[in-house]
Amino acid sequence: MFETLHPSKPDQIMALNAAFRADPREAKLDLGVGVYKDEAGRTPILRAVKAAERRLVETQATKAYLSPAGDPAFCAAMVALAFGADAPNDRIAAVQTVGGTGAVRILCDLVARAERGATVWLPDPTWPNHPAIAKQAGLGFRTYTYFDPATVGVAWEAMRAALSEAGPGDVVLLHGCCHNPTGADLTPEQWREIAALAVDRGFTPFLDLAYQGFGDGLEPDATGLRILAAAVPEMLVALSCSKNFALYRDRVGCAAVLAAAPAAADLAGDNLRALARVTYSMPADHGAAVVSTILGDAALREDWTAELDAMRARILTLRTDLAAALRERLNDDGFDFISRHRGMFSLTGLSAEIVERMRAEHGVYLVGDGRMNVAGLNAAGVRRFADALAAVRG
Ligand code: PLP
Ligand code: TYF
Repeated sequence: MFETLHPSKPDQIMALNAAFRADPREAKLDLGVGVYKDEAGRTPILRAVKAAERRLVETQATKAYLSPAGDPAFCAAMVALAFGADAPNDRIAAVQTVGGTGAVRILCDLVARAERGATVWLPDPTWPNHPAIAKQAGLGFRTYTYFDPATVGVAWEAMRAALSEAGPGDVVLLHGCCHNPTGADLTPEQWREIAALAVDRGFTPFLDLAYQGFGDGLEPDATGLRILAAAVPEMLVALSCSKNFALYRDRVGCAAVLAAAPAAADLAGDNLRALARVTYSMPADHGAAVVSTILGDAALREDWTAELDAMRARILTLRTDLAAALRERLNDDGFDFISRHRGMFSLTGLSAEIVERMRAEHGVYLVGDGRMNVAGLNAAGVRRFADALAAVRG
């Protein structure tokens, strides 16, 4: 039967990661996949995570099954982290998921159950898994213009015009902060306008918040989510602990639904649990147990926050250092936008040809669309990048 299968399109970002690892050159620089690296080029396990893991080894009394919703303490802590202290908890249902990706998928599955034929509006550009997941879940998708290469910022007028066409039954996916791949984020004023549009037009916002704490801080990065949650009757939220807890391979995330009324939230929670059950029965416990241990303990939480603050501060320093290095090396202030962007990524505007020459001639790896992972740099990497770009630009 398998000979009837078609080969699948490789994941461009993961393929680039494999090519980087296979590159025998000593002097190479990985600015591809979205993984935070420290000055030594490592992606360390956070202190708070190690401490929580030690505590779990000592105190965890059973590995008996939990439930399709995962760990309720984890879900409650994640909802509080994202929605804040004023979360309308009686209207929210949440389940633990297999990373932020699992949250996006199960929420798309929920939309498909609730509204057969629903259309998901995706930003153009967006994370390549978004359209792939929507399609796999049986949803149609459309795109809205998000990015203006001329200003290297959000194409606000075009975005607003496109979303004015979305209506009831439509789902509009928005990156909560640290937009992937562009690095260009919405202002609080723009979030308020989107909230008003959602109420006016009747579409349902779907917030993908995969980088809370990597932009301007845990609280500021939830601004858009909280503005929407205070205004709209219904909303979908995908959360990830991959970056902010550096738990990438442990696959920790959370899917939350804000419903119009408590009874609808119960129904959404029931359906999320049913979807989890038919997909994998229940999520793996360990990573979520680590997160709920950290968030539930004042000292561990403080240490984690300090580690997250340090990662964010380092990315911001790399951004200003790289913009300064490019200004000096190229005698061109055309890359100053890098210091205005937020999160791990910036869409640089470098052409596919330049990106390819950076890789082939200098061992500097960017994604083909010109996205760079700023969090993959260090002081030497900033110099290397500036030198490589100066060389290929001639
Ligand atoms: N959403 C966006 C926009 C992402 O960039 C990512 C990847 O990091 C995710 C969701 C989900 O990541 P994960 O499944 O590793 O938690
Ligand atoms: O965009 C990135 O680099 C991260 C990591 O299939 C990632 O979001 C990339 C591709 C993928 C899963 C995660």
